[in-house]
Amino acid sequence: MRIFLVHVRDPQFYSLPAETRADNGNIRIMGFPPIGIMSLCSVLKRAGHECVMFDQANPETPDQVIIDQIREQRPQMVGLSFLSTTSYPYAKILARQIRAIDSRVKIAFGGVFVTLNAALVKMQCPEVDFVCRGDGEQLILDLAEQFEDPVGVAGLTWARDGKILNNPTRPAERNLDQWPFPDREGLALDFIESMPLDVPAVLSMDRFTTMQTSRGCPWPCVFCDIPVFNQGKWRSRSAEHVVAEFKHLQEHGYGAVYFVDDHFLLQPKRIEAICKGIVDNDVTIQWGCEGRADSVAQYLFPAMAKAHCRTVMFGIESGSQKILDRLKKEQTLEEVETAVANAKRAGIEIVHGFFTVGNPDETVEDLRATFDFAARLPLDTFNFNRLCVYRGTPMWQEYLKRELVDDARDWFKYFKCSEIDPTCLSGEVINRERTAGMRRLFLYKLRHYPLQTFRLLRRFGRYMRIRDIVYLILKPFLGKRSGPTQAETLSRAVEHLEIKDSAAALTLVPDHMLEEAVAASKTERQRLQLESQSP
Ligand code: B12
Ligand code: SF4
Repeated sequence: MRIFLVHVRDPQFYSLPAETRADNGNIRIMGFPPIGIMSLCSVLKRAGHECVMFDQANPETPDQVIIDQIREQRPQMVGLSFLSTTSYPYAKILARQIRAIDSRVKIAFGGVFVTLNAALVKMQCPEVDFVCRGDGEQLILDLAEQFEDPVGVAGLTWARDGKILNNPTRPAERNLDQWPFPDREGLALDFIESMPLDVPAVLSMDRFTTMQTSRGCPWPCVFCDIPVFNQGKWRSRSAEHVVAEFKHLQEHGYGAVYFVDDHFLLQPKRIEAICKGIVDNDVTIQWGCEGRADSVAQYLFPAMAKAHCRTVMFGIESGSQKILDRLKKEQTLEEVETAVANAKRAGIEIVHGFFTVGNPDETVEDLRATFDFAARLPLDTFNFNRLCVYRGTPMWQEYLKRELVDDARDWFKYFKCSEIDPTCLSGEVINRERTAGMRRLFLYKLRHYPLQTFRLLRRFGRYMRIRDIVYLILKPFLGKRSGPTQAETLSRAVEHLEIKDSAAALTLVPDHMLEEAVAASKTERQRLQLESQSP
């Protein structure tokens, strides 16, 4: 069977570096490769299917090329994969375009957002035949066999005689070693390693990719939908399988790998075996991972550093214990201090802290405590994002009960908590405090950790233009822009007070208006990129 897989991108989250070609002729993209479709592609090919992938980040395969290819090659099924709420409008418009030129092709949606909103997505997008919930590997194989009558395909939401059917949920697969490595060579793209943030901080120009060594996380943080997506389970690949993939990647010339695991630091024995395997096999790839600060595996930080782990990222969230408890983070400030200090002491080059601001019940004092805490920790990099609420999280449930969101009206949106929750500080206060806090933090870092700051800037300086580094540093001080552009509104689908409901309206407007908005978004992205590339 011939299947097309498309990774639907939100243009805010990748960019083309000025130098766009790698030595092998591939176009270079700064961002994360689409490991979801790459995983499905290798599974399908091994089973004898023909599979063609498209990544919307590729400037040579815009939507029109994908459409033309569908018209020409007539695949039996097209799978659209996207990560989150913010890409939904783009996926929806592409699905409509595909349906417009081919009435028979089966269209499938998959990924975290659709998993958590399957029936609603199916109802809102009649042109989509199948909404695929949860892990996709076995599901897509089963679907390829039974797509004419998918009644037996677990994890599928579809419609028969106008009635939405939710096939039984597929139990989370435990044996992840059975799947082949993702098909990374099936796209003519090379990726460049940047910080996984929406800032253009280039970490190395090595051939970069992502890897998934485990799935899920069993903690109860109220803002996170990973436990629901993974049925509350954590599952992992064996150390041998992970090391074999590292060797494979080294043979293919990769120099940097980031783990997209939700919590890599969960099982010490496995981490130890992975590190030993890397060293024993002379793998020299630099890698990075994310994990909880309360992990018992942190005695292995020295072994990880020896095995070329260069980056560890912690979800710290707040410098106020009250807020950590409110978010059900189940971690203490002391645990964070210990973990960051241990990682630095072990020689991990970049230790990153993810923080959230604009949390429920947060006061100005709590916010200040967060920036002071971040300053005191020997972190190399940090970011402070406004807390958002997504459907599928415990926080969304709480907001439903408090009547701050309405499932029927809001399910496909996400909100900055501060826009809808009266227990949060106002956006104005948060932005003011964030700017002041960042200023204090930078000055503190320069005074107390000058060497560390210099080393990091030197690393950026190796691969980034001075102008971009200056922008990166000054960004927090540049002040607030006048408001979201239409492109941002579409991309982020966030409700701002002054444009209440326009995000919702944008996803419901007729096709031609949606197309215009997408075109405007792309033009704006290109303009920003050209501006940043001009000397
Ligand atoms: C890496 C990552 C990123 C990277 C981008 C990665 C990329 N490829 O472009 C960056 C940093 C850019 C990013 C940005 C954002 N992210 Co993010 N991200 C992740 C993370 C950690 C891993 C994703 C991943 O690679 N998974 C591994 C692959 C193998 O899994 P997968 O893509 O889900 O695919 C599997 C299945 O879903 C299924 N499947 C997928 N597609 C299809 C299609 C078909 C047809 C079928 C059958 C099956 C199928 O099969 C695959 C194999 O089993 C996830 C957390 C997570 N565990 O998913 C969050 C996550 C997806 N991100 C999230 C969010 C909120 C965002 C942002 C909005 C953050 C922000 N506020 O700015 C942005 C928006 C990005 C966008 N819209 O493009 C949320 C989504 C919540 C939601 N309900 O919408 C998640 C779940 C994190 C969280 N805990 O909240 N992200
Ligand atoms: S520890 Fe991280 S991945 Fe796990 S539930 Fe909390 S935020 Fe989500």
